[in-house]
Amino acid sequence: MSQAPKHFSRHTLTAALPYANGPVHIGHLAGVYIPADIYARYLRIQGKDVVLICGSDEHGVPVTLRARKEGLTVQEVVDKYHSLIKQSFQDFGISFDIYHRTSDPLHHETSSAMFRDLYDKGELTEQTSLQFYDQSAEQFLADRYIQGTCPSCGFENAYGDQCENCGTTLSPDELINPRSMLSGAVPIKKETKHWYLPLNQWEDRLRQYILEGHKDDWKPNVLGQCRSWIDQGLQPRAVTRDLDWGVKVPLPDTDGKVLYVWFDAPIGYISATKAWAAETGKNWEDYWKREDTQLIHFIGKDNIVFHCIIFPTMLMASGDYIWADQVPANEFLNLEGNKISTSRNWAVWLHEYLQDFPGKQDVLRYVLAANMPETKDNDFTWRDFQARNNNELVAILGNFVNRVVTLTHKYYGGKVPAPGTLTDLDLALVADLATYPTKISTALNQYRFREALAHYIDLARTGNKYLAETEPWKLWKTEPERVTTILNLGLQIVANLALLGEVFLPNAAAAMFRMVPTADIPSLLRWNNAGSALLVEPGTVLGEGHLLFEKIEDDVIEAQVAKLEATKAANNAAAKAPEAAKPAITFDQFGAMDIRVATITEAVLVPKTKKLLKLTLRTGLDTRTVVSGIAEHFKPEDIIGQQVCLLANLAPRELKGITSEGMILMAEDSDGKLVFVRPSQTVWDGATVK
Ligand code: B3M
Ligand code: ZN
Repeated sequence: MSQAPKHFSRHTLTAALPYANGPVHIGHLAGVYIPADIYARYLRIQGKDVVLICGSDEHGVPVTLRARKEGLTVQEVVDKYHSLIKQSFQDFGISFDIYHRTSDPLHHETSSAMFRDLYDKGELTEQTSLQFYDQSAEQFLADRYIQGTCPSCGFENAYGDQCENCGTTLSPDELINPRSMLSGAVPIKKETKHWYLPLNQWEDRLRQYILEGHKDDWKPNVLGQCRSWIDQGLQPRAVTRDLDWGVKVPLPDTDGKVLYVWFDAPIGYISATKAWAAETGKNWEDYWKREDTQLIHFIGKDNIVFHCIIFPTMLMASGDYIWADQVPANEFLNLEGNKISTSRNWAVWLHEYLQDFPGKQDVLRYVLAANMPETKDNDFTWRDFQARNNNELVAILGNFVNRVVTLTHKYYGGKVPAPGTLTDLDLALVADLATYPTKISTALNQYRFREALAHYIDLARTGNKYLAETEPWKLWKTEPERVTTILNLGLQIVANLALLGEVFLPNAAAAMFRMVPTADIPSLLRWNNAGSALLVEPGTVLGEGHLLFEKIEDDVIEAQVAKLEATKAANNAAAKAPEAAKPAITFDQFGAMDIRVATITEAVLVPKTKKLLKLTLRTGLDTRTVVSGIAEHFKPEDIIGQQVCLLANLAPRELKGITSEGMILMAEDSDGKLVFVRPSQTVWDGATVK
């Protein structure tokens, strides 16, 4: 990525709008909100014109499904989680200029107007197609209302829009054995009309914008995803859905149709900017329509296509908007080696963390920034949390600040001493101090937050080393005039740690500023003052010294680990509980299934997959191909010659370009391993199971 930032007059920073379908956890914070917050603070401290935008994403199937699960109305659910999420962000010092919500009338107005604008300009196409429909629930099954087997990895609970197991973006038609999330029923197909954004028409423009225009300054993970989307050929993308929760389609005769959540949500950034501008007397258009404004989207990797391809296309088609200049998307944070999961309660929830660690927001901010999944998925462990707190925040930063301030109280009644003549060692320290702001800003300009934070803690380490080398507590008796210089320089480092810490650790920074107040804090609080050894005037009266951080003991960490162990145990128990009984069927429905005994004659792994085997079966009726998601359970050579039971009249399905004709009956053992269901002794191929 390029070194020097381009020059912009103002900066519009957006942080992905979290779905209001649950509380926020450490993965959200590490992936999106901490980087967004650090970057916004970093720009503000340079005196830049910046707005940091966020809000709750209150539409879409994730929130309506959550409402069903909790037995609440959708409005109740979004109200509940909107306040909870907003509070968590506030508690952790995430410095949004506005935290808006997409159920706000201003957002409905703004997103309808954008749809209408694109429609009027002829930028949307209209198409009637067959879509899955649940007859008993009388509802179309958009996105997450439908589940089935993932065609890429064989995961059985993939959603109609995405497989959470392998991350592939899907459309409902690609699912194998689709079923309704509302009733469990096999859906029928029914005709319906929708509006599409013809991404295919924008392919050249997108190629230029991303693959040419940003080839040197976007992160490789972001460019890689964009390239693979564009190279596969872009398809028109439906921007409406048959649902009753969302922004109504602003066209006649469209009852029961709303804008697709991924159409309206990014427009939420614009609505939020409008709301903020109205409150602060700004002009929102300056932040979205001027070439000298830099637009940056902070997101997780699963949102890349929406922010780099679909939203920019909407903005291009509408005309006079700027497009993202940077999309520093992060990878995922895992928890103790496992993927964070809301449904399996495998997470550290921010509101629960604060109950267990009151006042320790900066510790979590620090640990998450230090482990930020910038280039690859990363792991959060409670042991690492403890080690970073005890060995870095307590032993390096807190210890240094406390020692300097306490010694100044002891020797000079808390008044900052004037320095004497500087020795070579002092001069080297002053020169070293001056290098930190550039080291930190070089890293931040490239969105390398971990590296920036490492430089920051290094400054405190440098301070500790200086104290250890000069030993002012010994010199106080022998050479008291040297001590004035040492403590003066020590306090200059504390003031710098406060100033630079404003970006990473806002609570600790405020506490350091209380200990080492300056005559004029607002004018001091500027990045270009950082690195100076003249930040604190001699004679300034210090506040009381205290420890910024406290040691976290083993038993506290063990309690957190035990809490996760309990979650794991509960999940395992739930996994082995039998599935709920299904509704009764008629004898005729049973009789309609043609189940046959067949023999596997060939088995090979489907190329470029991990889970799929291509099986050839001798069914007595014919020889046919079945693709089965069992490759992780069986070696091909072990199953050739084995008899199995086949649901032979299941409608054929395309899987990775292979037509699969039927399904093999399986059961799962208590460890989750699949086993074949078959006759207790060999019978003739083609025997009917009845
Ligand atoms: N709510 C998806 C997510 O939380 C979505 C982001 C919207 S940003 C415009 O992953
Ligand atoms: Zn998958």
